[in-house]
Amino acid sequence: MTPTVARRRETVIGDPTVDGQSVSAAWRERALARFPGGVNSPVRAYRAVDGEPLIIVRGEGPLVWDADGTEYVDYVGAFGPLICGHAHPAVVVAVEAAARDGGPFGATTPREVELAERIAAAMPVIERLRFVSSGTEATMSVLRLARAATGRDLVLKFEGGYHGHVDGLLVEAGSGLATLGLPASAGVTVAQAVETIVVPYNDLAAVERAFDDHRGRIAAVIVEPVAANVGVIPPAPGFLEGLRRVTRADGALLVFDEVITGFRIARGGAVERFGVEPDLVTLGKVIGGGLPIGAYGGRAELLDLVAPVGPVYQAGTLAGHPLAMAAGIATLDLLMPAAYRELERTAAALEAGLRAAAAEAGVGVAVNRVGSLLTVFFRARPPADATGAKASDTAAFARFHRAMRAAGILVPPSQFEAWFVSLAHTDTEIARTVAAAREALRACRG
Ligand code: KE4
Repeated sequence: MTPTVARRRETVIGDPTVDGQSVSAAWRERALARFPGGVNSPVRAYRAVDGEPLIIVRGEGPLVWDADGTEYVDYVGAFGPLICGHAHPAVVVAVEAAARDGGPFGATTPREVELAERIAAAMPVIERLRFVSSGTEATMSVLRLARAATGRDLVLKFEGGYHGHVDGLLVEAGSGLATLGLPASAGVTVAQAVETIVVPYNDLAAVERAFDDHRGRIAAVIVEPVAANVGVIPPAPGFLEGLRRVTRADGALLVFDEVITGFRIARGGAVERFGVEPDLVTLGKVIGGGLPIGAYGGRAELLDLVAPVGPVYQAGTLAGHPLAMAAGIATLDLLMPAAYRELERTAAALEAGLRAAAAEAGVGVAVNRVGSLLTVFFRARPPADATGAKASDTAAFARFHRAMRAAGILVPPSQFEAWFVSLAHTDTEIARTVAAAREALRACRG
C-alpha cells in the first residue's frame, strides 16, 4: 500500500524556501522572537507531541494549508468554534456585511439582540445573558455573579476541568495545563486558590462530602457537562442530576460551562442533551462562529444582579462585537436539526473507523465520543475522570500525532484536547483519516 503523504497546494504563501529553510520555519523563527514559545496560546506550541508548531495560512471547509502549502484534514477546528468548517460562505458574507456597516460603536446593536434571542430560544434557561469576548471572561464573570447572588466565597470545580485562565480556576485544570503537566499556574496566589475546592469528575460521593465539609459556604459548582479538556469524558449516568440535587439542597448555584458543548452536542447544548437545568450557563466558541466571543446567562433574577441593574460589575469594550455577532448568527442559522443528524453520522463513522483501525493494528486505544466531540485515548479502557485520562500513553499519542500529521491529518496536538468534527467533514475526509490512522497506529506501536 503506498504510504499516505500530505498533499501540497500549488499556491504557497511567500517563497517556498527562505535562506534554505522552509517558509513555515522562517515564520516560526519570527514568531519565536515575538511571542512566548512562538504562540499566542500554549497548546499551539506542539510541545506535547515533539512537533514543530504549524504555521497555517488558510482554511476552507475541512481543510487547512500551512505556509509551505501542505494540506491537512483539520480536526482542531480552532478548538471548537468552527462547527461549520473553515470560511463557510454564509459566515464570510455575514461578516463582510457587518464590516461594511462599521462598528463597533460602544452601543447596543440589533445583531446582539438577534444572537441573544437565538441563544435563548435554544436554551430557555438563559432568560438573560451578557456577551463578553472570550470563554475566560464568561467563566470569570459568572463566578463573580454566583458569589454575589449567594453571598458565599467557595467554588467547586473538577480535576481536569478547564474553564479558561481565570486565576482561581487554574487549580488542577485541564487543556494546556494537563498537556504541559502543570498542576496549577505560577502567579495564582494561595488566597485565590484556597477558595477553589477540587474533586474528581464523575465522583458524586466526593461532591457530597465536599458539601458536608463546607455546608452553606459553596457559592457554585462549575462543571463541563461533558469533560472535554482532559480528552472527551461523558458524565456518568446520574452525575449531572446528582449535581443539580446537591447544589439545590445546599443553596449553591450550578454552572454548566458549555463553552465547548454549547450548540455543539445539541442545539440546546448539554442542557438539552441531558435534560438537567443549571442555574447559569457559560458559552463561547460556536456562538461566535470563529470570532472572539463568550457569554454567560441564566434566570433573569440572577442576571439582573449585573451592572447597570445590580451591584455586580462586569464590562468590556468589544463585548457584543458586531462582526462576532454576525458570524454567530450565520453559524447558528446553519445549525438546524438536519445539521446535528449529519454531525452525528459523520462522527460515528469516524469513531467506527478509528476503532477498526486500532483493532487491525493491534493497538489498545479507547475512543470516547459525544456527538461531534471525540478523543482517542492511548489506553485500553475509556477513562471516567482526569486521573484515568492522564494514565494514557502520551508518548504513543505523540507518535500517532506525528504520523497522522505526516499523512496530512491534523489531530489536536495533545492527548487531552478533543477532536472536533465539523459539518464540512465528508465521507471523503473520514476515509482519508481512517486510512492514515491504520498506518499511523501500526507505526506508533513503539
Ligand atoms: P477561551 O477564553 O479560550 O475563549 O475559553 C476558555 C474555556 C472555557 N471553558 C471551556 C470548557 C473551554 O474549553 C475553554 C477553552 N478551551 C481551550 C481548548 N480546550 C481553548 C484552546 C486554547 O487555550 O488555546
